[in-house]
Amino acid sequence: PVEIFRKDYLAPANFVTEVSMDFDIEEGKTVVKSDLVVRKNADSKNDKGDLLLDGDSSSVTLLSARLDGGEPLVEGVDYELGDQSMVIFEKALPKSDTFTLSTEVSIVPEDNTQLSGFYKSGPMYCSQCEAEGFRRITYYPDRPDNMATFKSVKITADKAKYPVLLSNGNLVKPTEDVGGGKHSATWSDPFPKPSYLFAIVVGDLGSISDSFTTSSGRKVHLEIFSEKENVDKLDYAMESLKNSMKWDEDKFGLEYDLDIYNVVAVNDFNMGAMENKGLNVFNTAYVLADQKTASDGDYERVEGVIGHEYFHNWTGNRVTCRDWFQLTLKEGLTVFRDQEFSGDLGSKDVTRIENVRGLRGRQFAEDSGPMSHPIRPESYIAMDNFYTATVYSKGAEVIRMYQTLLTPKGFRKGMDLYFERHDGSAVTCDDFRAAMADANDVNLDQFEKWYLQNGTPTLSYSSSFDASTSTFTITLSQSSPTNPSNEPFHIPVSFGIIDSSSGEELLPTEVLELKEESATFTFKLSNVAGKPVPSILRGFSAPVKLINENVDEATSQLQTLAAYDTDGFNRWEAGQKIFSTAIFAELAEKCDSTILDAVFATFQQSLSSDKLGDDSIRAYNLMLPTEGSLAEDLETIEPVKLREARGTIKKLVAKEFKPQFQSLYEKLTDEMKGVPFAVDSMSIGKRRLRNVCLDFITTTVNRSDEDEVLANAKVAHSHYHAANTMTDKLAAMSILSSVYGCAEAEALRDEVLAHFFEEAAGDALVVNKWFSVQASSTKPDVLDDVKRLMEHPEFNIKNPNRCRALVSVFTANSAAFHAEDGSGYDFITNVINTLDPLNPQVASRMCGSLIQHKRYDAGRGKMMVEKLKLIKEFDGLSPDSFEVVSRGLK
Ligand code: HT7
Ligand code: ZN
Repeated sequence: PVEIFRKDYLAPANFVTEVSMDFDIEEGKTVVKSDLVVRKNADSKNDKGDLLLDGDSSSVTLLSARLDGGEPLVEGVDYELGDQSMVIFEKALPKSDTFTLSTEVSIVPEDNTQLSGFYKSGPMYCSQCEAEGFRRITYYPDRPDNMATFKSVKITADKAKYPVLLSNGNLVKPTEDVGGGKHSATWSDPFPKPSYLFAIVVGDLGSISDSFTTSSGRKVHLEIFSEKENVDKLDYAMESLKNSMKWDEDKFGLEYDLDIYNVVAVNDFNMGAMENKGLNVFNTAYVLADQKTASDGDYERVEGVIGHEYFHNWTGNRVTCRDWFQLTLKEGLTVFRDQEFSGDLGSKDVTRIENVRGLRGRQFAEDSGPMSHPIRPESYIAMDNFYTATVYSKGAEVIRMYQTLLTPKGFRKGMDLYFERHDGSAVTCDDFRAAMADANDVNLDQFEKWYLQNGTPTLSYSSSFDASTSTFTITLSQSSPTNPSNEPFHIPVSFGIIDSSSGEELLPTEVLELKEESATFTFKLSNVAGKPVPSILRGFSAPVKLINENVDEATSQLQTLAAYDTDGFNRWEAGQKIFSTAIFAELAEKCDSTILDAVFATFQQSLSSDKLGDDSIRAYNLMLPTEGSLAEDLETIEPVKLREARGTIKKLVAKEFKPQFQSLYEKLTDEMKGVPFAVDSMSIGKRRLRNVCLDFITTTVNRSDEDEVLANAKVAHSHYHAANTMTDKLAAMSILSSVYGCAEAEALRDEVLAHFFEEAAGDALVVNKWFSVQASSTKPDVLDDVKRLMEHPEFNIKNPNRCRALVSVFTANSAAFHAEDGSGYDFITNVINTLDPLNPQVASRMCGSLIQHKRYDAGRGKMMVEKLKLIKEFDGLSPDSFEVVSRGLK
């Protein structure tokens, strides 16, 4: 496999500027004809003028190639074909500056299990071209800096089987019969685009349609397609789409540009969705939703992903990436935009807490392991491996830092200048940074470090207060423990001060800019009643790990912040830190009454007062940190012990507050009675809070007490059967899925699992939940269940959603996956062996479960390394898996 480096970027010697394509689809064979208008690049620094086309020979068979309508080109004389390329020699090219290359190729979408290029998903054909799928459809300069107008895309297929024929842009020739039971339609996209934004969908689909009138008065036709049985689950996506269009106009002054916006839901899809120009393709999991089948989390994701793909129309499509190293230019920025959208439509604090939980759970881990890379990577083998939490989530944090440094108004000025300068072109992260700097007349040179350096920096602080002069002093220091050679970052630190006794805010939020290794800031305070407590990194203003060097005061400071901080995020954060301190103390067998008292006081406060935020915030305040985020703060992870320690603290809380949890549960149950189903912040908050109560109420304090196990199972069982939402059903079913050791309780568990499966009636997304819940069980024999489920008739390794629902969810079930006997590692190695030849993109992500070996104890680490070595020797291992495994072994 070949490694590609950012430093080697060269503009091509030739650009394709205009494209006409013709797809003739027959069962088992699709013929693709392309006419490419090519323009020689006068500015090219390439010493050779050959026309370089990408093409994956495992997918595309070349039938013919001609230049300017002449005789067929001859292999070996005019061109040569490689595994991944076609090179037309400079000497064979016409002398004129522009010419036309016509090719004819055949492909077999029915055999395409990689789900990259043109493939079949159930009753429909669809495409996925990002990052490098277009080369699996035809020969083409498949690189994002080649922007071309796709003037005409003609699709011909069987009329009865495939009534719907879609591509990007506008329908210029509506469907017409062409004989032989076939029909055809022609699409044209007026906006130049790179090949990765090309799309084609052909199928027997149902749809819903609506319209949106833009701020300048243009009416846009909106249509969302899915398999016919799912059409009644598309309304929420349509609402979300209209909300997204309005939000982008209001917030950024960005209007939609085509007359049509089509979205198609597809069952087999490697990622979440794809922003193809005017024709988004979505994984069904991020578009279908109704009361019966979708949880609140699903609704939230539909809204977020619909927004995300829509926002790409400007950040990604109108202005795209020069090369794939710049991926965060569009992804970080678009994630930031979708986060802001969700925050504006729902609750800012809740959205922020959820986003940071996600970042810490996934990105921090990635950044401390062998796949660690800057948000703008320096090299790759398989680009698909770099659609990572770092590029996306940390990339979004980097964009958020621009906004924090420049203020929302300054950020908007930067965005306006970015579009003014670069609309219609393929640019770099440096261009974005320059627009932000120039629009605000500031120097952002040092800010580039966020693009150049990897690893999560540590931000330490120590503070003191001189009562005689009423001066508060805070010293901030940064370091990069995982990357000691890193130079200082430019870090915006949102900062405020709270009085420990009055609870008043002594200093409202200010943004401190830390550019050096260390800096000291002083503040004159007035009206100080108790001790001034610093509230640092409000709203999580930078993707760093925060350390308080005033160790003795740390817990009491956290208690002040948990009770009084005006920043919702930091109030939550303070509670989380108190809880993790207790869990780590328990892990080290040093848990004492001081820290436990702080844990109890924090719970007491959240349970007794509804003043600290809405129900969702209260729910998050009552949740212990996840095993994943706790693991991030450990030198060596011992997953079984970590689960036990967290479990111990949870049991103590459950025991201490059982009556309060019970009465809050009942109060919420009463409040929710008879209220019609809604997906608004208030209803979501009530469900979230009630399910947190349920979780504590059903926490078994003594596992060997069968009566207790049974009593708790009965509570979950009734919750399940009384539930009228997927959220409540899932909450109860996941509690029950971990029940064991009492035959009667196990019978309740099995009854609910069977009921859920039956009620799903084959609905793919609901069945996925059924698989996931079982794969995340804390039962000691969960791996046996998972293996049994792999043999279930509904399991299909070729479907990425199903595969992730069972296999990836199991690998995230840390204590089980990292079982001491290595059984989890055996299991995943076998799955990778089967999956890699079928779908390398999904397989390589599974390899990721073995690469963090240095973070685990020696026994586990050794077994993981052995498995990586074994996988590396698999016959015909894909470049995708090879890259992850090789990095894991470095
Ligand atoms: N821009 C989209 C990326 C994507 C993708 C990448 C690799 C392989 C398959 C893929 N499907 C979609 C998704 C997004 O960020 O909007
Ligand atoms: Zn995206």
